[in-house]
Amino acid sequence: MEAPRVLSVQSHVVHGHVGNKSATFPLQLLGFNVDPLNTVQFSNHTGYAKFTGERLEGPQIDTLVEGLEANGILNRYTHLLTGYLGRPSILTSLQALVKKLKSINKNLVFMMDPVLGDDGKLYVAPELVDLYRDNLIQYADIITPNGFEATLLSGVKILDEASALEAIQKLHSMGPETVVVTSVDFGTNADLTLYASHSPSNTRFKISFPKLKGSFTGTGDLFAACLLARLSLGPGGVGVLKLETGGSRVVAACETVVSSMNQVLNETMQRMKARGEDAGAAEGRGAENMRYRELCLIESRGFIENPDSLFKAVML
Ligand code: PLP
Ligand code: PXL
Repeated sequence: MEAPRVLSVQSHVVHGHVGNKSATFPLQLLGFNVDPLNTVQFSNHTGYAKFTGERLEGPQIDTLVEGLEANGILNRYTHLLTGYLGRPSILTSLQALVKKLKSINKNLVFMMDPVLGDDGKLYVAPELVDLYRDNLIQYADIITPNGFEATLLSGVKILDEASALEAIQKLHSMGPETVVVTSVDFGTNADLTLYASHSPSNTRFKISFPKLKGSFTGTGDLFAACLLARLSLGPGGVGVLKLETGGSRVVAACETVVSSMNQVLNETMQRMKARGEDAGAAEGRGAENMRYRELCLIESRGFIENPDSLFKAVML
C-alpha cells in the first residue's frame, strides 16, 4: 500500500519552526508523504520584533491547485491539513479545494487547525473567525483549536469544565466528528488541560499536563501534525481514519501526542538553558530571545517518533 499523502496548507518561514516548518518533518518521520502548500513565506514567525516576506492570495493558491489537478495529483491525497492561512481570500479557495478533494476521495480526512491566536490575542485578521465558521468548519472531520480559538469559534467562553464541554458540543454541531481543544488554561493551577470529544462514539475525555515556564510558538502546529499521524497509524501500520476510527483511538492518539509535546518542549528548554538563555521566563510574543525559543524539532526527533507514555486521559 502506498504511504498516505497529506496536502498541508500552512505558512513557511525561512528560519524557525511554525506552520509547515513545524508540521512537515514530524509527518515525514511518522511515515507520511507531505506536500506542503505554503500560504506565506516569511523570514520568521510574526511573534518576533520584526518579520519580512509575502503572503499569497486565494487566486495564487487556485493556480497551484490547477497544476496539481492537471497532473492527476489531487487524486492521491488521503489527508488535508490546514493551519495558518493568512489572508481571508485563502479561506474561499480552501472551501473549493476541500469540496473537490472530498468529491474525488470520499474517505479523505480534513484536519482543520484554526490558527487564530493564543493567550487571548489574535494574530490574524479578525474576519478570519467568521470565515472559518461560515466557510470551512462544516467540511472538517477533526479540528484542533486551542482554548482561545475554541471560544472564538463557538462563542462559548471557556471558564470551567462545563463550559469547555459546552464549547465542544457547539463545535460538533458545526460539523466536525472529532474536536480536540489542545490546551485550556484555567489560570488557577500549574496545569493545562486538553479536552477532546469524538461524537459518533460519545467519547469525551481530558488530559492534564504541566504548563512549562516559557512560551513557544509552533506548538499547536506540531500538535496537529502529530495528532493527524497518530490517528491514522493503526496497529498494523497506516490506516484510513474514517474506516478505523473510534473513541479509543482518539484517546490513545491524544495521550501519545501530549507526551511527545511535553518531551519536545522539555528538550527545547534544556537546550536554551545550556546556552545561558532564560528558558524559565514566561515572556510571550516580542520576547527578545525569540530566536532561542524555536522548537528543537530535529534534536527531539526521538520524542516525536517514540515518546515515553507520560499522560493518561480521564474519561468524562
Ligand atoms: N504544551 C504542551 C505540552 C501541549 O501538549 C500542548 C498541546 O497539547 C501545548 C503546549 C499547546 O498547544 P497550543 O499551542 O495549541 O495552545
Ligand atoms: O504557530 C502559528 C503560526 C504559524 N505561522 C506563522 C506564525 C504563527 C504564529 O505566530 O507567525 C507565520
